[in-house]
Amino acid sequence: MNTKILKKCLIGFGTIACTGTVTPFLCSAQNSNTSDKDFKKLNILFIAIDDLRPVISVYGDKMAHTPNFDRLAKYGVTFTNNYCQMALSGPTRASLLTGLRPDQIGVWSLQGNFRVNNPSAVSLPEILKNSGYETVGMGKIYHPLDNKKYRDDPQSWSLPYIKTPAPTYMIAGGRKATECADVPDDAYEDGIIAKRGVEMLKGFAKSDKPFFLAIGFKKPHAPYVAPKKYWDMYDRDKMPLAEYQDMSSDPVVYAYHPSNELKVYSDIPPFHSYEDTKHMDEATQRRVIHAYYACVSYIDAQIGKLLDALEEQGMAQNTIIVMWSDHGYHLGDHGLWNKTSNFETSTRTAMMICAPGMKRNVYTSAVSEYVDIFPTICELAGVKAPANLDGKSLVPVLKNPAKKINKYAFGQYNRGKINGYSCRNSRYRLVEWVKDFRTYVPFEGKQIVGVELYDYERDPLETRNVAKEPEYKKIAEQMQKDLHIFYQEQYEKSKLFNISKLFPIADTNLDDFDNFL
Ligand SMILES: [Ca+2]
Repeated sequence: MNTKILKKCLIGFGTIACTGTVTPFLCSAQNSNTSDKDFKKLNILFIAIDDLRPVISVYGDKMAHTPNFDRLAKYGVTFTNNYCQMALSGPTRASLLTGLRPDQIGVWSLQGNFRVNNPSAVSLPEILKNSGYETVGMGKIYHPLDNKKYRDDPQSWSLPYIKTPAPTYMIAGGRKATECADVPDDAYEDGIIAKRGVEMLKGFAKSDKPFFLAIGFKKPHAPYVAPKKYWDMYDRDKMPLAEYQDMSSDPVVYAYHPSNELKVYSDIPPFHSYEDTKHMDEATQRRVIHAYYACVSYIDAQIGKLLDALEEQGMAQNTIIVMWSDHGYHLGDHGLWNKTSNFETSTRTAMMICAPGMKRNVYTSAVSEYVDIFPTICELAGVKAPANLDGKSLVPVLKNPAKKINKYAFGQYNRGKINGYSCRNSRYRLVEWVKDFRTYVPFEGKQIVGVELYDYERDPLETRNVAKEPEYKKIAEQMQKDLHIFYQEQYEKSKLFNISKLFPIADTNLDDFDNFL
């Protein structure tokens, strides 16, 4: 089947009816009847999920009803210590998709565009496209506002980006944070995305070209709307509230925020500061958490449809599946909602990588970060990765889950001109808050305005900032030293990209968050 016919089949919404002589999709390395000339690269199903923290039963959440995430976990390796680079859609997605940290691509907000700010960056789908893959995206892959001019980043895709419009709400009544409507899955956009994804998989099954299919689900991002049947899976009275809803001891105030994203909804009590948010009434907290879990189960069901299609089409054995959530999420912990922080719940994510020939149905506690995905997929796909990527291939971990390849996952989040840089190892996280500094300029120690250190073995809820406690002095010093080495490495690397000329620190374009609390 030639590419022209395939495109015709794949583009038409709901009308995939390929005709003519087609080659059944059976040519994998595992197929003993496959001749060399039929050898086909592995397909890649790339599933992005918006604002999902790992409230998934295989991650140990006893409340979650997520049978399909659990099913996916059986295909491959579940990463329990994976972290995003920056807990906001635009930066984390741009970073993951270029394999470069936010400071290297000049993307720290929803508006940044790596094509403009670092034209030498290459996206993961783009390099796969240039290596012979059919690449197509739907739903939320890049953050839409990333690309006002270059919406959907056409350079990434060999087929036109697939649009899946749908109303946000089923029930009239304004802009609410939660909605429980007795409607089918495809009343909302994620159901439509899953349906289109299944159609694409069926179309690709008839192709002789390997595919990279990127499917970006939009829930559990606010507003938390999901069909009623997913709400019915939970008893609201039993939904646990965040156990610790306060600042840590010896707090660094820059670490907190007033949850601005939640307060835009009409069914959330008005609040104007961190202190207001912290005291949000229990009934509202419970309703939001219930709705969030319902959204997660809704997405779980959509993933089940994709897995069904992969199995039905005989592609499960020659398709790499990478499932990732763009960042974590606060559900009242620390008195915070949404994301945009350096805390554990905001930065720790769900990630599963399933690949033929690699380990199946196992967990790894190896520390990993999202810049690792790019080189991992390149290695699995047999595609040469660009030079100067920030991450490391996780293939050694996929072969041996006990293997450790990263000492730290590095992250960042800023409050106006103050940047919080974080390094997280298997036990501790250190966050250093630095004024007028980004890693593409030389670091001067006098700019430090606050340090946090958390010991997750003793204090998983980050109730104590132990940075100044004598018992932790050596650990804090060592981690700060390591963080400063990281700054220097990033600075040296940034010289290749000239980001500092685009964003001079003196004219910082950072938003003014002076009243962020
Ligand atoms: Ca997001």
